[in-house]
Amino acid sequence: MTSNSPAKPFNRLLLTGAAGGLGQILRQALQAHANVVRASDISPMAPPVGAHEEVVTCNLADKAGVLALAAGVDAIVHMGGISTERAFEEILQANIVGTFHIYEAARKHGIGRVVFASSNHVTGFYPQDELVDARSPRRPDCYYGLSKAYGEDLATFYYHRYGIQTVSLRIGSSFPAPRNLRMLSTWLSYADLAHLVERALLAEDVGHTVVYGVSANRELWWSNRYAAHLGFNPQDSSEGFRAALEQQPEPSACDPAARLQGGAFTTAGPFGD
Ligand code: NAI
Ligand code: 15L
Repeated sequence: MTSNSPAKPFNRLLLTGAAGGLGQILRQALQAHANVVRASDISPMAPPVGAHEEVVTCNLADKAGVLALAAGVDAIVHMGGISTERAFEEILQANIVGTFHIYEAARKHGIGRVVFASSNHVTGFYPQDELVDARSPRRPDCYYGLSKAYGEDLATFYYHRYGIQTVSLRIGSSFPAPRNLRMLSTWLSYADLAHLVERALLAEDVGHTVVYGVSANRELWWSNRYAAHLGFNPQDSSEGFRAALEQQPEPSACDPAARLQGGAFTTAGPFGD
């Protein structure tokens, strides 16, 4: 950084899940907002490690480890955890216990802002023809969705009890491109993801705000009417992928993947029987 560079809003940010699909995107994107990005995961980090990065291996289920991990950071972008439906015991450790450890670490270190990777699977049992928003009663569609609902409840509790502000991102489907017909509605481009995380870090007075992470797709199932104060204005759309995806065989009308917002997650598992 030269002496003429504008000051960044944060000195040090913690990014969990940094070795994952979205973590790898955010390792780069967060560089714009912090002098140092502490990139953490239980899995190995893909090289190269940037000059702005500190790599720390940590299991979110390790309370003391997470407390040490969060020392000296100004805000946390919490992307780590199991990202699909699994046996409850696996979800319990990584997502439920792990997210509790993140909030306890934030409390003990006086960290005032968390960006939490929630999921559309908190409301996955709504039909695809119903418009859902942050105040719609939740309908988690699996243990994974339940763990994200619990993470959102942690965020509400830690805001009212300790003043820690959170933006919970109910991410749709964030991949380089939508993979199936359902994702024409749920897709979040990587550029829109980076913009969303930026707004979630920088918007003021967010309390606990819930926002759906979705691009400006033609057929949306989610309204962000209660998150307008974030200033999230997605620029991309799945429309350019429509023609190719419409060549895929349509799921049968009685298949939940064709009817319910959560798609295949609504019938995944049970695992571990
Ligand atoms: P991912 O599975 O690629 O990355 C998650 C990372 O968390 C992995 O690198 C994994 O090693 C790490 N992790 C798992 N258990 C851990 C533990 N016990 N301790 C420390 N690290 C652990 O998932 P992706 O796609 O990058 O998603 C990131 C976050 O966003 C996840 O929390 C996921 O639930 C959420 N999300 C992602 C969506 C998407 O479309 N990519 C949609 C909705 C939510
Ligand atoms: C999620 O929550 C998952 O993490 C991701 O892998 C996708 O499958 C996404 O939801 C989705 O609903 O498409």
